[in-house]
Amino acid sequence: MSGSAETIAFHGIECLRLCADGASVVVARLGGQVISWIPADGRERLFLSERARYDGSVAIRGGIPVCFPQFSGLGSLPKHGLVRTRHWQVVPATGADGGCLRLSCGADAQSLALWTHEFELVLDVHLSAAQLKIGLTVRNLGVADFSFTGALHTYFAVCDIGSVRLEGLAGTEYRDAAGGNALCTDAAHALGFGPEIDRVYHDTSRELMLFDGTARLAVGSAGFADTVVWNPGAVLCTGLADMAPDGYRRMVCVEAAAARLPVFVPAGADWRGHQMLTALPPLDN
Ligand code: TA6
Repeated sequence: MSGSAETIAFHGIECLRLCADGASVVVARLGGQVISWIPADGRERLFLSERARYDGSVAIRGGIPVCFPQFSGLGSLPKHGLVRTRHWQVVPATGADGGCLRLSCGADAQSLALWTHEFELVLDVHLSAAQLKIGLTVRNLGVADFSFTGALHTYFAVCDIGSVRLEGLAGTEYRDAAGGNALCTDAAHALGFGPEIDRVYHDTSRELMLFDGTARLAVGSAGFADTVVWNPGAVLCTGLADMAPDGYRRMVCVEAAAARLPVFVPAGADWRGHQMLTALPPLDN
């Protein structure tokens, strides 16, 4: 693998762009958030809302937000935790691998006021022609053990949500956050999209396949026990200030998450998880 990284301004904020094997990825220091991934086939795979805000007042709507140490509203912290609007540090590359970027983010006065733990998050972005691997390391730098929930809250770009299907979750138990948090199991071979879907699938270990018409993307993960699938649908979308009213038609979130059971990290220990995305050749028509 060969590659090169540069600092660029993207939507007016400081980002890093990494190019390798004909592919490119852009990572914002704001939120340590991947906001563009174009594999060597030239097609953007991540959704970024045209109404996203880049002033740090809210998380950037799109790309791959990092949720930590709380997923969604599963606790008393702000929704999705404390690091989505932080400015992450760029960690200089070491070694000869040009297809990687590393950013980090640690506790600060604001986080300590809400969550008393010393931590460091390290985001590793590995790029090759058709693959993007996002690794997250959670380091407990304190003297007390802690537990966290979290996610790599990946927004995929799709041509039209009506022709999207997600395979690999049949028979898997999920908590239906859009349906009163009921525990359900869906036997359907493929998940399709209509009204709002907000599901936490439990203990997902299989690779998932996201079809958008004939386009295909494999979504794998490790370390994160759960998979969250979210699309706001037409009604909820109109209430999201940073989404166009029809924005829901062009995105779907398939998230590597630790949501059902908090992850326990003893004092001084590390936890690692990743999401692996692979752009596959389109299906024959
Ligand atoms: O991961 C799904 C979810 O928790 C949904 O409930 C939905 O609210 C979404 O995240 C987006 O959250 P946000 O805070 O970015 O608007």
